[in-house]
Amino acid sequence: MTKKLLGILFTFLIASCGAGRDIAGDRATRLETSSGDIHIGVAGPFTGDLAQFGQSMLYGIELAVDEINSAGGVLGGRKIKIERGDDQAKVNEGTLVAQRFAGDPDIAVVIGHFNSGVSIPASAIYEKSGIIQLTPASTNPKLTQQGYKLIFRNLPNDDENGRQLADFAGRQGYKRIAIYFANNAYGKGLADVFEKRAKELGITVVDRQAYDTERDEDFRPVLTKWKGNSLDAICIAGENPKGAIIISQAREIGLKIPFMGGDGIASSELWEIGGAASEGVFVTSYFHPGDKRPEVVKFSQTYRLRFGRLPDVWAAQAYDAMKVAATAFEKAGTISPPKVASALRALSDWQGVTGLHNFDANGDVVGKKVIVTVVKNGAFKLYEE
Ligand code: ABU
Repeated sequence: MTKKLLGILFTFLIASCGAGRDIAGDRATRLETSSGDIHIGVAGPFTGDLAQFGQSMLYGIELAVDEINSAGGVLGGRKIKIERGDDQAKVNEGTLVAQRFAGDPDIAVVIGHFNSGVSIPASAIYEKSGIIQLTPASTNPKLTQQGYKLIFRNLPNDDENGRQLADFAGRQGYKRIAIYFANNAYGKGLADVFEKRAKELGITVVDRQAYDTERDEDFRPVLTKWKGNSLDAICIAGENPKGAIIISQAREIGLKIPFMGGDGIASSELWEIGGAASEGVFVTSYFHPGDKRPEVVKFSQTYRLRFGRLPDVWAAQAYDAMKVAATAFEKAGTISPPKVASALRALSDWQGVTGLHNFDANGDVVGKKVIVTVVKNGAFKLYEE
C-alpha cells in the first residue's frame, strides 16, 4: 500500500475514533516492525511573529539529526528524517499540523509545539493517534496533567518557573511589583503562579494587566499608569517580540525600574528590538552557551560554525529533545510509541546540553535547573545558577 493511501486510511480512522477503532494501537503495531527511515514531525512557529523561536528549534533539531545520522543512525543504521509543520503560533494552524501528522502512519514522534496554547489542544490529537509529543518549550502545567501516556516535555513547567521567578524577585529585595502578561495559556499560567508565590514571600503585586498578543501594539498607557506607582520591578509573562516592545516603550516614557521575565522572552529579539532598553533585563532560562561543561562547549562551537551565531535556549532545548528521543529508540529497541514512552520514563540522569533528563509518570522532566540570565552588552550573561 502506498504511503499516500495509508495516510488517507489513517485520517479516516482518526475521524472514526468514536466508532471504537484503536488508532493508537494500529500505529504501535505498524511501527513495532517497521524499517527504513524514522519519521519525526517538528512543529512550531516557523513563520509569523514568533518565527525566531521556531527557527531556533529547527536549527537545534537539524544539528542533532545530522550528528545522529552521520554517526550511523539508530537501531542498526536507520536514519532520522524530519517533517516540518508550521503552526504560526496559532491554535487553528497547530491543530491542522497535528491532524496532518496524525494522518501520516510513519510518524512516531513529534517534537513541538512551542506555544502552550497550541500544544495543549494538539496533544489530544497526538495521544489519540498514538504519537509521542515531546515539547521542548511549552511550559503550561496542564499539558501533562491530562492523564495522557504519550505527552512529554523536557523543561520545567510554569509551577516551577513562576515560583523560581518570584523567589528571584524576593532575593533581589523587590517589594512592589506589577505583572504584564500575555492573554494566552502561557502568560496567564505563569502570571498566576508568580503572583501566588510573590504574595507568599510578602511581595505586593500592585497590579496585573493582560495584553492581547495579536492586537495590542501600544503598551504606553499601562506603563505610564505604573510610572506613578513606586514599583520596584515589572514582571513580564509573555513572549517576544511583544516582551521586547513593552520594555522599549517603558524606557521611552522614562520608566527606569528593572524588568524581569520568564523563558518566553529568552530570545535575542530582546536586544535586536529593544537595543539599549533591554540592558539589565533578568530572564529565566535553562541553558547558557558559555557553560563550561564539555558537551555544551562542543555544542556551542559546532552550532556557531554551522549557523553563524551561538545557540539560544530553544535551539538547545530542541537539540536535547531530538537526542533524548533517539536514545529512547535505542533503549526501547523499536520506534513503537508506547515502548518509546516507557523508555523515556525509565531514563535515569540522561545528560543533555540543557542538563539532566529524568521524566516522571506524567511526562514532565524533573530536577532540571532553572537559571537566571541578565542582558549585558546585547547578550544573555549568566546571573544566577
Ligand atoms: N515557555 C515559553 C513560551 C512557550 C509557551 O509555553 O507557550
